[in-house]
Amino acid sequence: MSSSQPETANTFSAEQYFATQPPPSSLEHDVSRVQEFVQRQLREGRKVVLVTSGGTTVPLELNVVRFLDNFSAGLSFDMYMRQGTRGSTSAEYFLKAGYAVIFMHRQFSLQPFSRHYSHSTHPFLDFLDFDPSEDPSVASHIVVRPSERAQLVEVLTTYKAVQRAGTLLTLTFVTVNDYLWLLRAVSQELSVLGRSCLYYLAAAVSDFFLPRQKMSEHKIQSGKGSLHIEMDQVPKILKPLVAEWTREGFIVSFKLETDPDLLIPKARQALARYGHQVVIGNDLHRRKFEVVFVSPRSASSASAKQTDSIRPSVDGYEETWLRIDLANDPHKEIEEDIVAELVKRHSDWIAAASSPGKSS
Ligand code: PAZ
Repeated sequence: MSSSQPETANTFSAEQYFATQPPPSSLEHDVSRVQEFVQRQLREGRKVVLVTSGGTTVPLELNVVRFLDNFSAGLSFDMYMRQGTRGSTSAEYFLKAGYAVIFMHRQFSLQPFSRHYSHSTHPFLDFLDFDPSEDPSVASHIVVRPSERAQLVEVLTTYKAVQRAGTLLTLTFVTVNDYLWLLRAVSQELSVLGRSCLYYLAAAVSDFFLPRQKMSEHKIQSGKGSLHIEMDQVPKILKPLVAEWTREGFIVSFKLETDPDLLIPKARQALARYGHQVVIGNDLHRRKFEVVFVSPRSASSASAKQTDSIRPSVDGYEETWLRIDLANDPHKEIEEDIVAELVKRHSDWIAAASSPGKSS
């Protein structure tokens, strides 16, 4: 079997995937923006976090008319997840904590700062008014309603400060193919940052895809009864990310489940398989107020990812639950606590790596 053929009929390794699926046309341009951004953060001595956010699509045709997605015709692997609340909110808290942020998100999903004015939950037209001192038929000035001013001033002040400081870079993806190529390229660029880079992988990535070679060129026609599509499994990208592309980064992945009994076993399984630092588990219906951090018991020691031999046994993990009480504090965002916990773990991990007697 040639190395660019799938391992089994429906399973690609990452290497085979990248050898057979084409890169997005914007990749080179995105990479040069990342290089420039990283150089600036290196010069200015900032830690960097890559935040991925929102869901990926899976196109079914080369001239795409149909694709699998959240809110489309009900055929969906990543329902509810295009919004990107977790990622966009967390990005703001990372910026507040002094990190530079690469925000890699699904096109049109929520973004830091503008998320406060989402067209569905808080449409901006609803908080603008004509200047009451003018005749509305010839009005030339627009004012912000008094009830909205304080929040807008706060959001705008931070947004402008972040723009001036150059600490936020935004990249977009749509398909799972865009996402995989971009993630690989960005993480390779970030590897120069060594331990001061954190990876916060909150995007909801499709598990299955249709390889380009199997796609119909034109719109799939109806009229032939039911539609059968055999999809291939998306390669497990965390494996090369941890072992090859990032060298020393602090890697946090997310695990979403609907069966609460699966959350911790699946998180442990991911840690055992890939050897990264933290899996944050969340239940679909409780994710806004409860998450669990699962990590190897030795995660605060800098050696956690350094050798292939570290594959802790099941009882070598620890779980930390974070919960917020939305009934008493409806404006609290759980991402504030998630980010505070990660910032602490990241800096302990960096400190442990540079302290005498470290094991790696
Ligand atoms: O975007 P959102 O805030 O609505 O949802 C966030 C999330 C549930 C997609 C994220 O926290 C997550 O778990 N991402 C990984 C999903 C997965 O298991 O593939």
